[in-house]
Amino acid sequence: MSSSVVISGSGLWKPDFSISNEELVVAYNAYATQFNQINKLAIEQQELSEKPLSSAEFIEKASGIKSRYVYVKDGILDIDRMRPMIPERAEDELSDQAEMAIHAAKDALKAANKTADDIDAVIVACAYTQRSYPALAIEVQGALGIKGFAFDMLVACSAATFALHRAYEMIAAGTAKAVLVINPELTTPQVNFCDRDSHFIFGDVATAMVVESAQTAKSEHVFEILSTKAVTEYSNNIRSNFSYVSRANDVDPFGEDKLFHQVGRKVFKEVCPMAVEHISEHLARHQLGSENVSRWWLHQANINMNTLISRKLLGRQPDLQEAPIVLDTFANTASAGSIIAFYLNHKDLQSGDIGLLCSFGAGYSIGSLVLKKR
Ligand code: CO8
Repeated sequence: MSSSVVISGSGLWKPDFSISNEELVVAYNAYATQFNQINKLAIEQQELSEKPLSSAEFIEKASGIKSRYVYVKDGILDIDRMRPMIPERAEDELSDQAEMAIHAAKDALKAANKTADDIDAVIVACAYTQRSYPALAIEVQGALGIKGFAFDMLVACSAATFALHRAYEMIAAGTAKAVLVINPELTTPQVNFCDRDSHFIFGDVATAMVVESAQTAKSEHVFEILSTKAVTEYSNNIRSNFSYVSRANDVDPFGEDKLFHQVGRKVFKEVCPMAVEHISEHLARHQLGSENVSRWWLHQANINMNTLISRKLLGRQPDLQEAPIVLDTFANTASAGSIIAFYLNHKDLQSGDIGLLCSFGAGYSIGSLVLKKR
């Protein structure tokens, strides 16, 4: 396999709307108070649990999140609704996620100095796709006028890195000449805004990257992919049971278990050591130690997780330039987090500098790429 496969451009699109912790907590607490009043008797008789109140200070301290971008704000803060109000689009209109994807894709194409004619494969990789078929990637391919082939793939938090791995392999194998990897993370429809433990975690965003051969790359900031590494280990600690089978199961297709839920503490405890081991092994493959890495573009799920992982790897507290955090304004954007960190923090690196891009989360799944600035 040739090693001269590069990332030649990245793109980001963020929605026009955002919600601060304070706004979110005011709405949740009003909802919880109303719920507790309406269900007072059932709560007293222990048929229902009282809804505990949330706090903006807890959220920032426990997660590092201050606000999140949302595709549609209407409905999320309405205590009689508690979910975004996204009008259904007709079959001949561009779908929501395709629209998000196209914004990010155009930004990445521009950064890579490419047009649609230069691309011959499109991967849409994210935590959820809004329908099963036709693939969103094929819709995006059609809308951008790209020839070749396209497909969707779902790997929760690691969808973006795992898709970059596939793009790397396609270029190295010669089955594509330039791949557009896009991550339209529309998470808010799957968030349980009535659940105190998880109502604050996620935001919406779209990211994209162009992967091609070094020989065809003609952009200002080119990063060679030195290698990729992936691992998965089955865990039920982060789960969504949302399913096309619910109709046949005769269950509520929108029940609580059909939305994102997790055992956050366990995830924290189990994923951090996995990520440290994974990254150390990946760097060792290149006879590199943590001291050789100029930039850490880590998954963005929780600031305390990132701090712990970075400290274990570096033996000291990293500064924000070395291991950038985007959680404060973006929150957890599923697989897009490490790509946003890259997008906002790569132009200052010098030729020869090494960077490590890594996702970790649901599955469990961990995906990393060792990158070298050309
Ligand atoms: N306000 C006030 N108090 C709260 C709140 C709140 N909102 N939430 C919890 N508390 C309370 C708890 O009830 C608990 O009280 P007590 O001690 O009395 O029991 C106390 O605060 C401490 O609670 P926790 O132990 O749960 O708090 P933590 O410090 O562990 O923080 C976190 C909770 C932030 C959830 C933390 O555990 C965490 O981030 N863990 C890692 C989670 C993670 O990485 N998850 C992966 C996410 S999945 C992903 O990245 C992609 C999935 C696919 C996309 C899905 C899109 C929808």
